[in-house]
Amino acid sequence: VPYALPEGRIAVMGVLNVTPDSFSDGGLFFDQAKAVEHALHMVDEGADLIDVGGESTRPGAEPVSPEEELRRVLPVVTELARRGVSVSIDTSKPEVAMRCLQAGATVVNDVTGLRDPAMVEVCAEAGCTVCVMHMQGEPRTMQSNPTYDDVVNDVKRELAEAARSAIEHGVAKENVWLDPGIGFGKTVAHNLELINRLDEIVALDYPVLIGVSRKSFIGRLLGSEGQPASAEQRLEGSLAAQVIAQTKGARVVRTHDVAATVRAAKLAQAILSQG
Ligand code: HH2
Repeated sequence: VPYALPEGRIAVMGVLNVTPDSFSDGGLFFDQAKAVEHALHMVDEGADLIDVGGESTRPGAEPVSPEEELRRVLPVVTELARRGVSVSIDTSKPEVAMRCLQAGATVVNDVTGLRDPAMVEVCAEAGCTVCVMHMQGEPRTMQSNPTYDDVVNDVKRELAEAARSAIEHGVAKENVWLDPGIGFGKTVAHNLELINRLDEIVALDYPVLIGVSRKSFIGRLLGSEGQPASAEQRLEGSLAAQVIAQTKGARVVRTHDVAATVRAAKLAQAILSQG
């Protein structure tokens, strides 16, 4: 089944990473219990859905096997779904997506934008919501030299093509979301232009998701003396970027800081609804 977007306001997606914490020695089960607890806390803060990820997509990150990824995320997805939490699964692996959908996830969030044809099949079969994100290159190397003719036109064209192909292969049009993929094969200037011209991607007439939370372009812009601002110093910048995206028509925002995001979005919505 698909995820139904709330009407009249932006939906808030809380980020939940289930990757073993190298600083704790409690083992995977301990990390998973903490992950469930953190997800429930985000729901209390107003998250509409929880994006569960078992593989880091950070620039330079090494890939993990489908078995390992499932071992990390499946127990967490199962427990959250059992408790009635809406779950998005952040994966580019069809077998991981399939098992998580069977366990009750309603959104597949694929940062490769459905590059694997088997992923399209899984999503079509399940009738889930699918978030098609734009990425130039692959995580290991994507930040080395991203180039576009016109970043917004190029991203827009590639997203439209991926959506069209998914629909041709059986995904329902109303189940498709698009995401410009802030930070995925983009320079600081590319990211800024994509946010400022997000309305052009919204004009494709799919719900648009935006992920700006704590991203490195914010660290770069707010840093000083060549040092990027730390993750803790990126909250206000994340909220500013999110509100611009909301103004341009974004329907979903992916965030690490749910309470602050909900408050900023509420205020922005009140202004946008007036007059
Ligand atoms: N960004 C990250 C991961 N998944 N999915 C979508 N749809 N859009 C995004 O912008 C997006 C995403 C990367 O975020 P990062 O800060 O590298 O890691 P995380 O948020 O997983 O902690």
